[in-house]
Amino acid sequence: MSYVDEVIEQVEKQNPNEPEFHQAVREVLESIRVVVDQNEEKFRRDALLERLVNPERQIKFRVPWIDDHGQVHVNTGYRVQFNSAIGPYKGGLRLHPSVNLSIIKFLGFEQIFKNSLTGLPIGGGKGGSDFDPKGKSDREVMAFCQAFMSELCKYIGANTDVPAGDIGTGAREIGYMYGQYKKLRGLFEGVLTGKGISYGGSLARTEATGYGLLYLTEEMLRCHGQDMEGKTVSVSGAGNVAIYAIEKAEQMGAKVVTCSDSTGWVYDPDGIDVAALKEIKEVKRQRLTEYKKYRPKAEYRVGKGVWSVKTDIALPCATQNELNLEDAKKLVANGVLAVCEGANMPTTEEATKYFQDHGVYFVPGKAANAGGVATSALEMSQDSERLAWTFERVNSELNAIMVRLYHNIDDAAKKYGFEGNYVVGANIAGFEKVVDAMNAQGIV
Ligand code: NDP
Ligand code: 2IT
Repeated sequence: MSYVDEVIEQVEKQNPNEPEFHQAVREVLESIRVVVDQNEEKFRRDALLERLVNPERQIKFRVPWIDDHGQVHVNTGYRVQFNSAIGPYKGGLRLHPSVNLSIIKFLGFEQIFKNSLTGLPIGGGKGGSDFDPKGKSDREVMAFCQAFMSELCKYIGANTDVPAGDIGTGAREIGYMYGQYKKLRGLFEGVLTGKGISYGGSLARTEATGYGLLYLTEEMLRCHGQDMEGKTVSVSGAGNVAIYAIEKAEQMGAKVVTCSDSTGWVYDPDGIDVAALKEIKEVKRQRLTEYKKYRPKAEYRVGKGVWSVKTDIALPCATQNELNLEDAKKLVANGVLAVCEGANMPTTEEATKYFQDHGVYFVPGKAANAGGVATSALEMSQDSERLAWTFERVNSELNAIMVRLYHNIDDAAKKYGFEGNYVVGANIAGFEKVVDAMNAQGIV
């Protein structure tokens, strides 16, 4: 049996009931098979793949907090410190009732390669909790965040592990966590990114993931003789990534006609009104049902449906496995040109293959959404030098990083004979840098 197959089998056996983690490992190891085969003897002797798929450390802890009625709740907190070969662990904190170890491990594993692709010195990690911020008062969210950080603060630091936002963790949550870290550790340092501008955050971090997704998409289209101008776009999600993807796509002259949340989706034939979306989601924290009040001609439908709309470009920006084979068939039948993942692993394995087999330009999340973490690394730089860069400077560095990243994955795919396969390109390019660093540092 090949080394790759052996390790995939081992991962499935040693980590039962972790389907998302298995899925992420399968995708990466299948993609790098060609590189591993060329170095099989050395990699096997060094147990390189075993070291890659086993987190350096995983922390699981109790998070007790008190609600507004005096009731105590206990949630579970996680931080998986996956790989520090190229820099301090870096990756977001997800707060969502679906969070479990499988999800945090899949996200942490993806983060290793994504962070490597940014070209910046950041290792891979991820964390979070099964706490649901929806419907909680500000005080309850603060109580949770303080309890969560009371434990997490023992394991993180500006030079060891730097968490950030993800689903359910935005500026409010990062603020409460930062305050608690500072109180307990007595350190005003860049231990979290996505901070407010008044206390060490970076301009353009809020916009970075969505904007970066569009910078990469535009560059890819340009290399195929196209651009965003005049294209129709479907976006899923209505959170941080979706909002700024919509904003940038519209600035580039495209028309975005959909967005969604976990209860339903909006079809706006005139193009999504981003100002209305921000008001609903960022300010009032309401459901998308409110959108019709701002745009009477738009339609709101309960359930799932974004991928049934005919558009040129699809940008899944909500959550993992939200775009399945059936959705992929509809998108292809409707002539979709490109699918670029704003979310982490939103496309199932079958759907990814279907896109690739039908000539759709498909860019995986670890490349397409890397602008968020790249800008987090720029925030770390600003915190270290105790300076704040202008919006224009951060934004233009982000643009340059995404353009470079696209060419890096495109070149890697070509080098190994997989031209146009950006999944293979991203995994190989991300892997090569990490392996180089792991080899140089010996067996640790
Ligand atoms: P937000 O919490 O801001 O928004 C998430 C959006 O996705 C919401 O509209 C939410 O709807 C929807 N959603 C979440 N879970 C589900 C679900 N199980 N079913 C249906 N809809 C769901 O998160 P972000 O925008 O930050 O994150 C979105 C994706 O992008 C995630 O995959 C994240 O890992 C990834 N990502 C985020 C980065 C960042 O910088 N924030 C960077 C790179 C990737 P509802 O509000 O109803 O739950
Ligand atoms: O998935 C991701 O890359 C993020 N949620 C952002 C991580 C970060 O450290 O900014």
